[in-house]
Amino acid sequence: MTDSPAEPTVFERIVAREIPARIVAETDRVIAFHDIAPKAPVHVIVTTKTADYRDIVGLAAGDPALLAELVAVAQGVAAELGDGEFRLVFNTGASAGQTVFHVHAHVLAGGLEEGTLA
Ligand code: D5M
Repeated sequence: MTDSPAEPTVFERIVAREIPARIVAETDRVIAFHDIAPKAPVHVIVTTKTADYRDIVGLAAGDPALLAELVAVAQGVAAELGDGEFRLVFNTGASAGQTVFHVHAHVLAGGLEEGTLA
């Protein structure tokens, strides 16, 4: 079962290399790139290549192994770009601040100000 939106999201277009991004890590099923509007010294988006899931709830239910892979990529990014410690934020729903409805995590690291949330 999928819950992807009809129109391609900006992240789907990054996965398809239709628009540029500063990619920092990639596996067969996951891609990570710098956020266009960073809220922390390290602010990287980690997302799935499939557009089948709009948020973490759908991904956790539909493909928990892919969620685990996404978390592993996030940890690798935090280790490569920082000291390995990080905050992982999954905005879930418009009223929670989600603007791109293609499941993704914000990796925030590198010295966070109190209250820094993506
Ligand atoms: O997070 C969506 C995030 O995606 C937000 O922090 C901006 C980022 N964004 C939007 N467009 C781009 C491009 N083209 N490259 C990199 N980052 C981008 P949300 O949790 O949905 O609010």
